[in-house]
Amino acid sequence: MILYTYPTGPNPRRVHIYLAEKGIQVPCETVDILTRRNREPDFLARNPTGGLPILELDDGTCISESLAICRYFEALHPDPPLFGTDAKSQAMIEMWLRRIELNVMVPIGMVWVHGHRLTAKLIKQIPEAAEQNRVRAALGYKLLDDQLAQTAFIAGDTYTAADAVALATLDFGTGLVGVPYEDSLTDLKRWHDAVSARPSASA
Ligand SMILES: N[C@@H](CCC(=O)N[C@@H](CS)C(=O)NCC(=O)O)C(=O)O
Repeated sequence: MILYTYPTGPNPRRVHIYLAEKGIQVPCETVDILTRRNREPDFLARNPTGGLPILELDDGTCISESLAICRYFEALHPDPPLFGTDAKSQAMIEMWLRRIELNVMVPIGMVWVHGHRLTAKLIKQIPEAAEQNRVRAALGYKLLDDQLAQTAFIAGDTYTAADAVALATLDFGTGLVGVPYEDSLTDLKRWHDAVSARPSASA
């Protein structure tokens, strides 16, 4: 198998953090999204939506979508469990994965495409869309902070895939995209510092 990746991209990074937490090593090949290598015909044949990461299995099956790739490895290597162990924990982790995607990653992605100079050539940018989504991202950060006032990690007392996804998302949002969170979100900051200190954060 081979993992086609662009390790600093927020979606591939989810998988790298997840794999490091699981202790799984996978052969990787970096594909340059800046030159749009991932949009050439051989890559579109692997993933028609064009994004990375893509996991290509030995039988030629290609799995795209970062979380589908993580779930593939979770089924093969259940320990340590990062997607829950019973109905309740699995549902809570899924709930938080969806909340992170819809309330944090989507608005950050909108600020990225509509408000960043590096994406200016890709689409006709709408500055108002960027500004509106800065507000949505701030609400998403607050949602996480409120949760983290009650729990050590995003979905409860233990580290899960929701933490891996949230870390990749927050680092992208607060870093390259330039959407910081308020200093008043002290529980988010405490969590952010803690998960950033884990070896998986630099995977
Ligand atoms: N929902 C997909 C998103 C994939 C995606 O958008 N990947 C970005 C890298 S973070 C990418 O490849 N961008 C370049 C492009 O789409 O051409 C996932 O979770 O894997």
